[in-house]
Amino acid sequence: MYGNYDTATAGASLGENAPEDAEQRFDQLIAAEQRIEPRDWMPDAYRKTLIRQIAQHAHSEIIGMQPEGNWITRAPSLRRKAILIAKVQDEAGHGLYLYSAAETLGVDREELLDLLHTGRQKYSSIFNYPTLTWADVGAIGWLVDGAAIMNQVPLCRCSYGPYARAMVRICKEESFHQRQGFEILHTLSHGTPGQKAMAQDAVNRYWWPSLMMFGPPDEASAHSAQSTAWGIKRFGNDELRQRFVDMTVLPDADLRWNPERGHHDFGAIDWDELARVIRGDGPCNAERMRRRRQAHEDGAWVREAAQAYADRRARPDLDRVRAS
Ligand code: FAQ
Repeated sequence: MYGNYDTATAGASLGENAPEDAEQRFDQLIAAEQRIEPRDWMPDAYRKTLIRQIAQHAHSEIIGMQPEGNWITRAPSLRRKAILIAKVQDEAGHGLYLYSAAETLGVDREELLDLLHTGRQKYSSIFNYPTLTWADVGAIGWLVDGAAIMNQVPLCRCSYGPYARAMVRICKEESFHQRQGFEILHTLSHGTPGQKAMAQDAVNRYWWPSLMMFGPPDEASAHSAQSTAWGIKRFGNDELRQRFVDMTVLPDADLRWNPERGHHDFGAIDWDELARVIRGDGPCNAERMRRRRQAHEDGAWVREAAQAYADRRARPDLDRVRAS
């Protein structure tokens, strides 16, 4: 639907404003660091970029439920199981806020899910890696949620109001997630030699893919310049990645403090691997997509029941007819 979105109609929502006035007002709002709201006129490309990014983000949240959901039945204690269920449920909630934010741009959720299921929209590369041990749940919480927080806190100041507001709540919840991941790894790393080795192995496997979450290097980032000019992105991919490295400082053989840059230098990232995973050739892409499509089909009866209920609520007269 967004491809055909009628920008003339969107402009008309400003009432008597001619399109040039509307564009000027948009530019002024961006320059003044104020928020763009759904009824405001906005350039078609701004709308499309937001739909793309918010939808990819929403898809990542719901696909991200799979690698961790994989461990719900095998969590090592009832307490760990309860915490993990709550976390996975939070991710579904994040998906919901984000799909709702995307809908304010004139696209509906059904259409976005269809774009995901047919491979025309992406989700984060990180969720195409397997969760082989319980320690992976800790590594996801600490590293993946940690990287997500680094990337997403600036999005709370994004120029588009509904996205920025959704991100405030998401970031608060992500902080709990990161803490539970840290706590799992902390416990394992104070356990038996086998538990320590398991924690180290999980961190080793998730470290590089976590750095890839920030996206390609700036010079290869197609959208960064325009998204930054529009106040959607506040920092480049490399700057956020560097901040994450500086904060986490994991044993990478090439990691060195560089006093001139005031940052840690770190080892080379395998950009071919990121490109492969984004293209669909990661270790778990096919499985993630298969399970997502299956879950969607399995949920058809819920959507139908919800629709029937909503239709009935909209026609209270039908109940009266039947009762009489
Ligand atoms: N994976 O020009 P750029 C989470 C694509 S949520 C896949 O730099 P942009 C919470 C990019 O889409 C994790 N694709 O793009 C959680 C573009 O392709 P396109 C998700 C990637 O948008 C934890 C192309 O490459 N977070 O973890 C990736 O300016 C645990 C060129 O790239 C968000 O979505 C990648 N890693 O910057 C949940 C945050 N990187 O669209 C469950 C919001 C790049 O032209 C469990 N998004 N691409 O076909 C963003 O901040 C940005 O969209 C970036 C990419 C930084 C991800």
